[in-house]
Amino acid sequence: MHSSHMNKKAMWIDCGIHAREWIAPAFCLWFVQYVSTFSLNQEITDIMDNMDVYILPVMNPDGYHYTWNRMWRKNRSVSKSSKCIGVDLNRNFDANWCTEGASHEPCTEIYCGAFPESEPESQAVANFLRSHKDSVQLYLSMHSYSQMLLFPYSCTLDEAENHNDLMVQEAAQLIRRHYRNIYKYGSGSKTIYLAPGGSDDWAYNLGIKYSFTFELQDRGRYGFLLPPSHISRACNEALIAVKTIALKVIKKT
Ligand code: 0X9
Ligand code: ZN
Repeated sequence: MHSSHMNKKAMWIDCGIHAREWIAPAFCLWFVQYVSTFSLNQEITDIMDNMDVYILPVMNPDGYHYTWNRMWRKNRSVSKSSKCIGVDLNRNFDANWCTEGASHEPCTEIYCGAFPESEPESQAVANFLRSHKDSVQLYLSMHSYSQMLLFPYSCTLDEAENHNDLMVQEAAQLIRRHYRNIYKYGSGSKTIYLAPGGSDDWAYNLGIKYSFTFELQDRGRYGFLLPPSHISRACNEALIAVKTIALKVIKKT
C-alpha cells in the first residue's frame, strides 16, 4: 500500500438519523454529486486529496420508509415492554445515556432504547467508527431543522476541551455572506437543550475531536416539510460549512 494512503485522514457524514428530517438524506446525495462532478474546484480537490470520505445517506432506513406517512422521528424497533414503536437513535449512544433530555418511556419521541447501542443502526455506526477511529478526524451528522452548527457537549453542560476550536464562526459567516441565512453555532446543551446519548458526543468521546451536528433549513416556516424548491439552497449552504470545517481540520491535524 502507498504510504501516504495508509496515513490518510478521513471524515464521516451520516444523514437521516431522524426519519422525518428529509433534507438530511438529500444533503448526503447532494454532497456525493458535488464532490464527484466538481473536480476542478480547488477546495474539494484539497479535501479529497487529504481525506477519505465515508457517507451514510440514510442512517434510519425503516423509520425513513415509514415517513412516507411523514412525521415519524425514531426507528421502527418493537419494544418488549410496550406497544409503542421506535427508539430515538440520537439518544441511543453511550454518552451519559438516558440522563436528563432522554426518556426510558418507549412512547416518547426521545426514547433512549433498552440500553446503549441497543439498536442495529447505532451499533453499526459505532462499530464502524470504533474500527476507524485512528483515521476519522471529523464526524458530521445531518439533521433538520433550525439552522445550527452544534458540537459537544449535548449530554452535559460542561465545555469540550477544544471548545474554541469548535466555534465555527467562519462557516456561519460564509453562509450568511453567500446566502443571507443565519446559522447559530455553539455547544448543543447551551444552544438548544440537554440531550444525552447523541452520536456527536459519543464520537467526540471516542476521540474524534471535530464532531458536529448540523441542523439544516429552515427556521420553522416549513419545518420538516421543506419544499423541494428549497433543497438546492439548503444543501449548498450546508456544503459551505462542511468545506470550511473540513479544510480547517486538515490544517489543524
Ligand atoms: O435532539 C436532537 O437529537 C437534535 N435535534 S433534532 O431537532 N434534529 O432532533 C440535536 C442533536 C444535538 N446533539 C446531541 N443531542 N448530542
Ligand atoms: Zn434530528
